[in-house]
Amino acid sequence: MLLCSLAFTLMWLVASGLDVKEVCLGSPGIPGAPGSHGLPGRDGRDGIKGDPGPPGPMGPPGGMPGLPGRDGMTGAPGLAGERGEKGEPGERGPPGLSAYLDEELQSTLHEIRHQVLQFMGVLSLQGSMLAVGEKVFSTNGQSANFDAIREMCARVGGRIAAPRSPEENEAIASIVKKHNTYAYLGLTEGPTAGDFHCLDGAPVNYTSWYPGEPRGRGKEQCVEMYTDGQWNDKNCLQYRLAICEF
Ligand code: MAN
Ligand code: CA
Repeated sequence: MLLCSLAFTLMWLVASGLDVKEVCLGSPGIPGAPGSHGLPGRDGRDGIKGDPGPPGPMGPPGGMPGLPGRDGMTGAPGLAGERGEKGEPGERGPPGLSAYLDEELQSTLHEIRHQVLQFMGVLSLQGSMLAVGEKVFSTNGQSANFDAIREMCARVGGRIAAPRSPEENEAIASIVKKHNTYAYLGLTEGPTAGDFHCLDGAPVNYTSWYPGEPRGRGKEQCVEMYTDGQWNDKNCLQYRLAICEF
């Protein structure tokens, strides 16, 4: 055995004929300096195709026109068409129950009658409606010219109030008194001066002219009601209480 540390001892058996020797290896030396760069390698294979480039600048004028573009987006829907003609009547339905035997119908009618009475009671107590016979008179307390009152009443499903009897005239007069504001009535002068009629063209059978009226002689085509319930023909552009009938 030679003098070697055990860690680096390697038994190297060299067989040369019958001769066997024991060899001892030293510790590794410090690494040498890096070698110089090698020669450039060969070109790699072609890469994948790149993205298309940005559009080029516009060409000189006078070029050929391009192909037509694609269709645009769908436009907004058009206006509704005109109402079609009325169709043929349908087939006759099965025979119905007579109304007074139809329990469901009767209970619905009962309920509606009850609700209408409730509403009329509340509105009457609040002084916002005045029922006379078949008619109901009402005002919102606003004043406006004749055309504006007509529109106001039509918008809520009524007409400008027009008294057809002393009772109706009294009812309207009570509203005029309460608001202390003259009201326009639903009457206008026709082509003949002094000839007043209802807005639907019907003649007036009842009148309550103030003595000496109408004397506008075609220059006052509307009718106002004074606080005592009497009428005066008047131009249509004054501000008067809006009273409607339903
Ligand atoms: C004013 C107007 C007329 C009315 C007379 C009555 O001139 O209101 O409509 O006839 O007064 O004096
Ligand atoms: Ca007058």
